[in-house]
Amino acid sequence: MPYARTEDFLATCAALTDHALEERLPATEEAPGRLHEAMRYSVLGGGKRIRPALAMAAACAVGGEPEQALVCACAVELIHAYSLIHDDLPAMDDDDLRRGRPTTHIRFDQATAILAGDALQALAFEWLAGAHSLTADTRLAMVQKLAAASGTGGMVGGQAIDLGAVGRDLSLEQLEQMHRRKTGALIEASVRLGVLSVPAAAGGPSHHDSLDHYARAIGLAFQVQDDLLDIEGDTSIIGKPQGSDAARSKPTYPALMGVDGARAYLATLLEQCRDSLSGFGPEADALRGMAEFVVSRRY
Ligand code: GRG
Repeated sequence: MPYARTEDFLATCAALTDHALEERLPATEEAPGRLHEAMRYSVLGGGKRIRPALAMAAACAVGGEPEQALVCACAVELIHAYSLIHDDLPAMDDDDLRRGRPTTHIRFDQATAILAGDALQALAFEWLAGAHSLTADTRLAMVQKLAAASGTGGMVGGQAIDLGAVGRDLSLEQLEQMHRRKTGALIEASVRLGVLSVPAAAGGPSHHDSLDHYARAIGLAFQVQDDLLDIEGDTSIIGKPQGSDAARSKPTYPALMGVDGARAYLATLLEQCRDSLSGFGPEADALRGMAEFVVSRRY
């Protein structure tokens, strides 16, 4: 990896993604200006850009360059931003703070927040379908994968299970199924779209299976660390109220396994990420670094 540290890789990916998003999102000067302002506020207001970096790292792992994955990096980030806007609404998690700033419905209003989320979701697919530097087959495969990861078999279905589980006991297996859909599916799609971005991707199907295994493990690891941060994090660093899972009686990994159990599980998932990349050389170092980052992040 030509990057000395994962933080440098992440910063490069974030800068590329931010620049492209800034340029491509509809301008506030264009009507309907308030809707566009809300879309830009939600997408451009910070965020670690983990999913774009994973797409770019996956492209590198199969012999490509980060820039090749730029359009899918932007598309997954739009889906992510839409999910956060809707998740923060009063009908869902009813949060006032996100990324250290007022949530979209607080800064604007609920109707504008709902529409901004809807428009961002549609725009993600418009950008993928219109990425003419890729073949039509590749674009179709990307649209299909991202749609599946976003819909009832993925994020939206996981969110429905999550909302239905508040105040109820879930088994560890049920919790895992919920997170595989709610947050894991979009992370898995980010990796897969990154691979699809490289036309002559190196390695055969077994390489691609290994990357799917990596994506599943890092998707769960992301959630376990998110649950731990809700207990151990600092509101001013994590950018949202600490302790909100417990306050809402949400089922979490630490609630089911204890904090030490959740930490041990996190270490196992990191090991799974490393093992799944054992057949790769230095070209997968960015993916290795991203796994380390996800399990040790403080925000
Ligand atoms: C409302 C359709 C719909 C779906 C919501 C993913 C999701 C489903 C809701 C997000 C709620 C949440 C906070 C889940 C915990 C994991 C998570 C997605 C955290 C935020 O992701 P980061 O840490 O955020 O990548 P940044 O701000 O860095 O982009």
